[in-house]
Amino acid sequence: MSGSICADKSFLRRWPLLSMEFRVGAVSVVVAKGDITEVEADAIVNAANSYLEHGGGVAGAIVRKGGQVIQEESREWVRRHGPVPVGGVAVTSAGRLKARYVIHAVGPRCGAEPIEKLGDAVRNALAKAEELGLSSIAFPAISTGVFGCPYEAAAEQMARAIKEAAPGLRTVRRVLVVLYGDEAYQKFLEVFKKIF
Ligand code: AR6
Repeated sequence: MSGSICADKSFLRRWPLLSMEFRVGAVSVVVAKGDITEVEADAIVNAANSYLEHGGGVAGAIVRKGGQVIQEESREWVRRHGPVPVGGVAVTSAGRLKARYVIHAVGPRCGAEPIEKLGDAVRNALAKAEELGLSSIAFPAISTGVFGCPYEAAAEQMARAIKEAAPGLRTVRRVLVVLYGDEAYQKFLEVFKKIF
């Protein structure tokens, strides 16, 4: 697997950012620096808690930019199905965002829950995207903010889960991992280069 500087116009349109592409067969995996609320993809993934109460971090940013409809649909989802388990996912619309869906993924709280649950969250988000017939999905660095996981450990979980799932994907062709800030981007890139 080789990495190359990528300027994927359809995916990263109007996005003057740093990115690197890795390929697994027909699937393109792009590690990029930027703001996930600006991404054009069929689905963006939210780093959520089990109650889908989107207060701070990337969740707060998604609701601020996408609109309260995302929070309202999230509450409705929890009313119907109960809390989302750690490693699990739920889906809502994406309001005003440039995405069709938000897939809310619950990562582990590091120190309290096994980091392997982060791999489950990624696998479940990819499976949900396939179930919805989507072709592109963008992930943030789940669990690396409020939930306290180190970038390296989180990146390893995400990279392994994406690499292992990629050959089995039928509709998903583009997976974007969007890092907020230099440190997260550099650390994720290092790990993805090693694993891909
Ligand atoms: N685009 C991309 N990444 C972002 C953005 C953005 N706009 N904003 C922040 N990040 P966090 P968690 C990065 O805390 O650790 C919330 O309160 C951020 O720098 O959002 O899974 C939820 O409601 C960090 O690297 O998610 C939950 O209660 C990463 O996104 C809880 O936090 C994840 O940080 C979930 O905690």
